[in-house]
Amino acid sequence: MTATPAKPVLLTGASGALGRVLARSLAAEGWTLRLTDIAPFPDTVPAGATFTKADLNDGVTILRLAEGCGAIVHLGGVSVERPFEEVLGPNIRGLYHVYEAARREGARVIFASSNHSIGFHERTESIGADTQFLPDGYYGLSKAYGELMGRLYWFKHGVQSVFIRIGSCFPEPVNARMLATWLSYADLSRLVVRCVTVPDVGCCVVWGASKNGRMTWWRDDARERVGWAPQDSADPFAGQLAGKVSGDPVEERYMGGNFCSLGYSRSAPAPQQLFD
Ligand code: NAI
Ligand code: 15L
Repeated sequence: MTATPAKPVLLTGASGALGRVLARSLAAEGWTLRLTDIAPFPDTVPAGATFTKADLNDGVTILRLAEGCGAIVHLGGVSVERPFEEVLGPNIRGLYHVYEAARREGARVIFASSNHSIGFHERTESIGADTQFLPDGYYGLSKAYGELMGRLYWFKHGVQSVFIRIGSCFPEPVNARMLATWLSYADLSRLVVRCVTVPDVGCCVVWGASKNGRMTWWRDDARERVGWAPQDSADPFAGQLAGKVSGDPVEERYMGGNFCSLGYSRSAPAPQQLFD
């Protein structure tokens, strides 16, 4: 058990896959949680937590939910590639509501960003956290926007943020790509605990991947500042997953995998350099 935050923590997207994991693990740390989602919370609300059904588009309710909170762990929104109009409300306007609430409360934001903000980087690269965004769809674009929103609120208002650029956070890795991108639930939980409780994080990026030594695409992030190191690894799954590839050249070329090939309409492969 680590330090318990002095103020309540607001967790958006609480009814989703990762929200349920974090609701359970953070409540087990003895934290006071305010859970929220547009969908009902499917589990028993843990001790020390309350649940409020709310739409991220409803800025007044988000402000009210954040009152008195010291941190907002922001997981809510569209979590896969969808048409622009579907992404717009939850991921763009909703994110603005979260940051306005954080500014008003002097709260820190832990934002569930995604590898899809950089999805069109090639798998042959090794990229640092300050690499350029190359989103692989409207969803990934909304995550890049979220990180940029956080930078705006840091420089203009001093709102602290950690952007966790999550790879693939599932119970187990299920294909060859996840030998690089997999993040265990336990590593995610430990990372969020650090992001909330470390005294000063400023505004920084942490790659959300476990200790996947066999395939490593991502480097140079703020994990030391946050005081986190992953403990789990996809490596033991390599034997069973190494051959589990799609056969789609676009999907296998880029880090974002099948999000890159969704709706892809180029007739010739893209050049390796952005401006070629
Ligand atoms: P999920 O789709 O299971 O959960 C997202 C939750 O947001 C859902 O419960 C949904 O009801 C809620 N939501 C959607 N629109 C809303 C609205 N307008 N107002 C309020 N709540 C709304 O996704 P998951 O897997 O739990 O991911 C959590 C976060 O982490 C998401 O932001 C996702 O983009 C991000 N992420 C997840 C990864 C993963 O491997 N699971 C990888 C990279 C990023
Ligand atoms: C994500 O951002 C999605 O939320 C998740 O469902 C997975 O598709 C993950 O990325 C991934 O890239 O595996």
